Amino acid sequence: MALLDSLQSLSLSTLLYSTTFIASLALAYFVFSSRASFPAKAPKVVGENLPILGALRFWTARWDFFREAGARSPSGNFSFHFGQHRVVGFTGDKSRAVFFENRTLAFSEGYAILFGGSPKVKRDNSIVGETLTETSEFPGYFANRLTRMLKKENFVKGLPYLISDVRSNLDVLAASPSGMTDPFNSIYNIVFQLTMRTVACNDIANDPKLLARVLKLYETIEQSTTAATIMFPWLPTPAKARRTWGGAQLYRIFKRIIDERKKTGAKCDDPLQFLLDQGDDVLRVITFVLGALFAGQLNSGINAAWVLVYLATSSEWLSRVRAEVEAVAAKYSPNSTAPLPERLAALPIEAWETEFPILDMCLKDSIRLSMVGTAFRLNTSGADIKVGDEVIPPDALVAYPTGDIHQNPDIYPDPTRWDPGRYAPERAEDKKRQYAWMGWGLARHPCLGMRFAKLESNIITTFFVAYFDFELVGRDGGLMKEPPKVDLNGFQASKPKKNVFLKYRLREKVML
Ligand code: HEM
Ligand SMILES: *[C@@H]1O[C@H](CO)[C@@H](O)[C@H](O)[C@H]1NC(C)=O
Ligand SMILES: *[C@@H]1O[C@H](CO)[C@@H](O)[C@H](O)[C@H]1NC(C)=O
Ligand SMILES: *[C@@H]1O[C@H](CO)[C@@H](O)[C@H](O)[C@H]1NC(C)=O
Ligand SMILES: CC(=O)N[C@H]1CO[C@H](CO)[C@@H](O)[C@@H]1O
Repeated sequence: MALLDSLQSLSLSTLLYSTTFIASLALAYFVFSSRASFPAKAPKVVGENLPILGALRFWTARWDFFREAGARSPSGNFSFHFGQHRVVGFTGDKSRAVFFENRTLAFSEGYAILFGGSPKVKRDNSIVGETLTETSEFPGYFANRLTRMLKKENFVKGLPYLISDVRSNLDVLAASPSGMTDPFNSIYNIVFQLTMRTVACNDIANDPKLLARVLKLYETIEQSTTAATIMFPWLPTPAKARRTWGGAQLYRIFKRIIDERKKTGAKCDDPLQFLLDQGDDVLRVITFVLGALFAGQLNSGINAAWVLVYLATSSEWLSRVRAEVEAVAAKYSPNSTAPLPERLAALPIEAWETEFPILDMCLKDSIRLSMVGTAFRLNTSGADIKVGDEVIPPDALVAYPTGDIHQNPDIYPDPTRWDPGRYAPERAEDKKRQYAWMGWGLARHPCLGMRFAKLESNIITTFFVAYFDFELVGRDGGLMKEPPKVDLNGFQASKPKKNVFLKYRLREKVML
């Protein structure tokens, strides 16, 4: 799972077999041979903790590793190294509460170490390095600006633009009466445009070519985190070079837009302008924008696609969603001879935010399934953190696997199945235990983008359902009755391993 920061797997074997890597490791072993060991009171160190490298399954099979190590430990907690880092793994209800509630476990610092994260911007225009994101006041600044951007009045103002972005993208699909589209491409791209408009800038959101280029750079950076870059952050690797290059390109693109605005005095009514008008310096503005794109895109883009994939394979939930959409249209836009998309375009923000409980349930179970991997924190207490009899050593990372709750069959029977009915009041599976669902964060770190993420997801799903009838097919066009399964050993929300497609027909009722 990745938030302000994201990461993607790169085959460990590629890395390990590279001779330069092994040579650097050997050198590193002599230079830095003192990786800190665990104090006696720390949770028991796992058996598979190798010298220098640590527990490799943290990278290659994370959920299997956590599940097995957690089950083997009497407390449910255990310790291991990953490269130079000390990590304490948590499982179980008590540990989860500590993880989300304890003030001494820091959020941003945890992610900054274990994920490559959004690119780091340096004063001298280069990227990467110990910079703004590592200073202790940046998270507060970031949260302040993001919260102000995502205020209701901005949603009211932005809604017509979000709707018009969604419709113009769907109109491209609707240009032919039927077709096939990979939602992890087409729907994901729509989310990127909406995210760009809501937390960054219109110049890019309005320019399809530039938008596509920025998305490519975003993906270059997202995919540049490797086992080696995390284990040994000081190692110069090709992945690190790609990341630096991608970050520098993004920096240049935003810098040019800012300089242009400053030069011509042109003002644009967008988030970038809001930051500039606050008097924030260029370094902060760009660091904010890149951080917000990284926080906002991945989960929203991947889940908006998954929801349609799940609906394509469930006639029951698709018809419930259709009924909900038609009921809301009837309530707020009663002219039933007007095409459904026109009527949806007239919905006020309140309707989008409160009138789609069925859609909320659909998104909720999609998030439960897609949010794999671990959440992270870092001890910043400067002293041992006591959890029962055991201690988390200072400077150790703490990792909590989402599967510990989201894949727990005692909480969610048949846990790999998408079933929005889990959240119906009479079942309320997510209320069975404290903190049994962590899809929007918990306790001290609620997701700051939740309202926006729900809004964009609702708009996309609703219009897609209004425009098209659709089913799920493979690349060859063959019908798929079941959705693909999520890779539970993944680190973050991802596309399915094999491409799937929505085969759609424009609904006659709404023929444009
Ligand atoms: C479906 C979409 C999304 C999901 C499932 C999601 C989920 C989460 C979760 C689980 C956390 C807490 C992580 C933890 O405790 O370790 C979180 C935090 C956060 N999210 Fe989201 N998120 C989504 C969309 C967004 C969007 C669109 C934005 C911004 C535009 C955003 C901004 C943030 C920020 C800034 C935090 C950190 C809060 C803090 O520092 O305490 N998220 N999100
Ligand atoms: C209802 O919508 C139809 C089609 O857009 C339009 O021709 C008609 O004038 C509308 N009726 C009212 C009462 O607005
Ligand atoms: C967090 O852990 C510290 C150290 O063990 C403890 O003193 C403190 O009471 C805990 N705080 C909370 C809110 O749980
Ligand atoms: C491990 O988990 C148990 C709950 O079963 C808790 O009481 C204990 O204090 C935890 N220890 C650590 C270090 O997390
Ligand atoms: C990031 C951070 O503040 N970590 C602390 C954890 O504990 C060590 C040892 O006491 C401190 O030096 C670190 O500052």
